[in-house]
Amino acid sequence: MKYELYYWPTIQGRGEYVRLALEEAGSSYRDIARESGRGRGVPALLSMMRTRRVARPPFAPPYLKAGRLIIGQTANILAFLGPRHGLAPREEGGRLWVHQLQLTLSDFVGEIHDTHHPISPDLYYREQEKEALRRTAEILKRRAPKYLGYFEDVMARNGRHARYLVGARLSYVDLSMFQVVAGLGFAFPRAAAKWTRRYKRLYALHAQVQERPRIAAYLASPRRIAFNNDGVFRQYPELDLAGG
Ligand SMILES: N[C@@H](CCC(=O)N[C@@H](CS)C(=O)NCC(=O)O)C(=O)O
Repeated sequence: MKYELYYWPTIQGRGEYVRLALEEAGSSYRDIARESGRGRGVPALLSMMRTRRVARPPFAPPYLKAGRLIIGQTANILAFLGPRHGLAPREEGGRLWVHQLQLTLSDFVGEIHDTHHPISPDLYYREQEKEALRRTAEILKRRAPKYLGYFEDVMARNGRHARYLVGARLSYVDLSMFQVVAGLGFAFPRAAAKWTRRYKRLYALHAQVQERPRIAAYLASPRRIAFNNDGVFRQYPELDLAGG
């Protein structure tokens, strides 16, 4: 099946979790908002959410068009792709566990987004900088270590398969974890330097994922958008310093 991904064209954002899964699967997909012409680009992305012709419109990007299905919510898209492309366990318990971890990672990503937009995503960072400093201090001191410690422990409990979060094979949540670790390193290099030593399994996972042939090829390609200060992970040195 040829997929159509709809996501903002200039950022990795939440679309990146879907891109990584599609790339690892070797799927053929189009990143519609990054193309130009009729039925493409940002107008196409917006129109699918607004048109009365779509009975089940997504609230926000990313969303994926797969045949007649239009699927929104990052974790939901991954729950759809995972079993189809060998990126999730076959049995129900394992599938639910990967989905649960992905939802927990989505919560973490939401909190990371709050570091620079604690009041509203519709205001500029500079309009909420004071609150951002306070929120980031909390997140870097308590929330990020709580999430990272949880995921490190999940890997440890995976026993002899502790190379992955779930079971003996890579799943889509490993790819998402890779992206979160990479993003934290971009946004908070100071804080992340400490985390590298403390969460050894997560950092080993990150190193391992970036060397997988399809992921390495993707990361080196123009399809991978570089981190920048419009995405979820943003580099504001004053926020990194707020972590103490
Ligand atoms: N929970 C959703 C969040 C989607 C979301 O927040 N999308 C952002 C871009 S990363 C957006 O464009 N939001 C528009 C809005 O919230 O108004 C998911 O994980 O997909």
